[in-house]
Amino acid sequence: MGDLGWIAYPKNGWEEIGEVDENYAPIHTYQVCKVMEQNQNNWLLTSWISNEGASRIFIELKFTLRDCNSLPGGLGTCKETFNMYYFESDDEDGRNIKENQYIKIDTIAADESFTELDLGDRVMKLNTEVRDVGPLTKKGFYLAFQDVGACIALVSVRVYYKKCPSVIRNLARFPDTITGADSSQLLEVSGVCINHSVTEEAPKMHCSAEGEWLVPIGKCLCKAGYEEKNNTCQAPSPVSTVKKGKITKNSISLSWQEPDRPNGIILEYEIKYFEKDQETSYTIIKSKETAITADGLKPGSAYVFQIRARTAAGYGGFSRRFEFETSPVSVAASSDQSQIPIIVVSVTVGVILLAVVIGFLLSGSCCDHGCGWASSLRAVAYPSLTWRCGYSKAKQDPEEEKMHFHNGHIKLPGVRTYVDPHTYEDPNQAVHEFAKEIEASCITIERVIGAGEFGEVCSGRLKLQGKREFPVAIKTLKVGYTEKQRRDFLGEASIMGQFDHPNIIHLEGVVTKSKPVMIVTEYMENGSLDTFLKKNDGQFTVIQLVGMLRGIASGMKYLSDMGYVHRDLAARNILINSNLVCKVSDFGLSRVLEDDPEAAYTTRGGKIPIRWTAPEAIAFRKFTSASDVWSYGIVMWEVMSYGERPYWEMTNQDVIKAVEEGYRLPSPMDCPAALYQLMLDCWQKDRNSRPKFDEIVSMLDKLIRNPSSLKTLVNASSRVSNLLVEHSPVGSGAYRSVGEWLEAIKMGRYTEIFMENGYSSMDAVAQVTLEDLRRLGVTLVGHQKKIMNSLQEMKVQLVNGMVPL
Ligand code: ACK
Repeated sequence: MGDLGWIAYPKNGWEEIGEVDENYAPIHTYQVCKVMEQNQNNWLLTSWISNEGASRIFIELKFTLRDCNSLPGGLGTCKETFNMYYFESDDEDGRNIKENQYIKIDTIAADESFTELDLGDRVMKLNTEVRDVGPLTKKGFYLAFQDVGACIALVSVRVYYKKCPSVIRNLARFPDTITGADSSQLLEVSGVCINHSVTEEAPKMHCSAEGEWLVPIGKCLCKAGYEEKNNTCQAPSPVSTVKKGKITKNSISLSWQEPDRPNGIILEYEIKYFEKDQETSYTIIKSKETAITADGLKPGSAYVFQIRARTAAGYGGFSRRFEFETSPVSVAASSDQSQIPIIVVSVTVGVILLAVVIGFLLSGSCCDHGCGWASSLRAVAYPSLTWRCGYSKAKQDPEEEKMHFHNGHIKLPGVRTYVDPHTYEDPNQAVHEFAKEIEASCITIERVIGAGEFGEVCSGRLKLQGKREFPVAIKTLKVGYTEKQRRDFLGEASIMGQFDHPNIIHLEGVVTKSKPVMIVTEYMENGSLDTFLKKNDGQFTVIQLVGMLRGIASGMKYLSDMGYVHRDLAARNILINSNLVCKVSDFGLSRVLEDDPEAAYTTRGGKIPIRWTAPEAIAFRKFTSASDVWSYGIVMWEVMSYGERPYWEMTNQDVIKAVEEGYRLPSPMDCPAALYQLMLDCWQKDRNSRPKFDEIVSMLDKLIRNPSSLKTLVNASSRVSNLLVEHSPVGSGAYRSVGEWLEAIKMGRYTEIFMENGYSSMDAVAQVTLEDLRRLGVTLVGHQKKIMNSLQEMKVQLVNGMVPL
């Protein structure tokens, strides 16, 4: 309502007029209506507007415009548009610049113009138009509105920029970020780990021109002693009470209580001990129990112990120091000094063996009742029904990890690899090795969301001690199962429980001690990817789709690094959550053989999802990470075609034959050429020539960082949706020589350089990369594009003999 300080000239052009809107509320407008007069040129200049650091600004105009048809007398001169301009300047000194120095933003027309009749009815017919301007290079700008003979009331001018608002994602804080200057630009923004967290993989996100955060990469983890809760890290308390148990000459047994505030599920304890005053030489034992025996100690010596707990978020702080002393050597033993080492060794071995045997026997009997501190508390709590939710490890871990340190020298355990649960004689042992046991009472089942091979899949909630209740998916094992079915069902948990990656479905735990037997995983709001994409056909930006693919590739890289071959990678086996994060799921032991409705029997008796499987895996069951890469290529195709069925209604036999003969799926519609090329690379016949998952992740990261690289789509004329593409070396007779090809694309000037550098045949040319081009001296980006695009087109030439160019 105040004086805006806008300037109108000529003075009798635009006028500042107080009005009322349709609700009779006072409004402030600028109006001009010189529709009967010739040659109007009325300017209205705003005051200086700071762009506050934004390089693209948006201007939303609300205005009414009179319909020229309702002005018979003015038809000849009346206009129904006006023009909007801007002028950049670092300060208010630019006020007196000339009209012709303003840069035109656009001509603004009304979607709805009004007549006198409308006015009488007080129907305002307010038009809203938005324009954007950028890149801006100075600190601010003026706007100007030029009327050339229309009847306009400018009711509101809103100037704004867009930003991706500050957010915490994956424990990293991303600042308020003003969007880039280009309307398709994605700004890569680095996150800063929140308090008490450290970088696991440099956290990054991309701020889109629309002000949305896209494609989170990397993450922070809470520091040792802190646990993730509601996007923050708060410290769990250290172990406070440690009690000594049996003490011998060479060993000290200890037990302790879970920390008062575990802030999560305790995965294990780390016990550090050293001989008093010998701190530089210490031993670390890791135990899943709340009791250990430290053996191999010196008789009659004082030892210092400290214990800390580990949750999914990392280690808590060490307890205070507890000091205990081994028993002194007996006089009888000390009388024969030479025997001491032998006695010590044999006693030690005896104690270890005994401990192992007792531990083993105890584990069998205590499994049924639960064991350890947690379960004894449960037993006490049960009668009053104050059931304590948590998990109990079913048995004493026979292989407590023990590491020795001297002067800071640490012997690190080996690189973690996947352990095939089949290698366990007792499959139950594998389950309890890798999956936490959850009390059924901690789970609330809410509804059935699907059917699995072994029983229903439900959604529900899980309430664990010290944690907020959170949504989960629950797979149940139907009643009347056979022992083999139970084994196979829980096999998936034994596999899933070994993985810890943001793109792998996370196992919360299993229920095996009551019925129904259940597998509890994180809940993925959008369900399986294929169904989700079909439901949302055409709804995502290319960057969002590439973000999904990047996530899947990252999960697969993790699996292949661990030595796990999935064998059934397909969009139906990917789950997607509400943030569009994709996670690899379905890790059944025999599910490829039995569970997947897509799997079909091959002539060799195996059951294989033919359309997703590499030829060598179909032909001679050679399943490797390279065959997973082939399947990944098919998943890329599914994603880019919004859940289309690979090879449509072709029969499995026809698919096998076509692929064997070198045909490949054609590009999905509107697919960026770079992505289709990556698919073709994944479908190389020679499995060693396929990219590795880490290369795929890097490639997708590059595309995400440089979205303009996704703008080149596969040429519409070179894709025919019901034909397969011949995946043969470039050329295939289309051009007789490199010279002929280069001439045809008007790049003949490079023929000599190509020939001199060994690119003398079309097959050799097929291998040329952008790097090679630069090396050959093709430095002009336009020429590089022309050559690379031509190669790309030749690679996707069609079976029906269509020859590109
Ligand atoms: O496409 P959907 O809704 O997603 O239907 C299937 C169904 O259960 C049978 O597998 C859904 N489903 C499986 N695991 C999960 C999970 N962790 N979160 C959400 N839905 C899931 C899947």
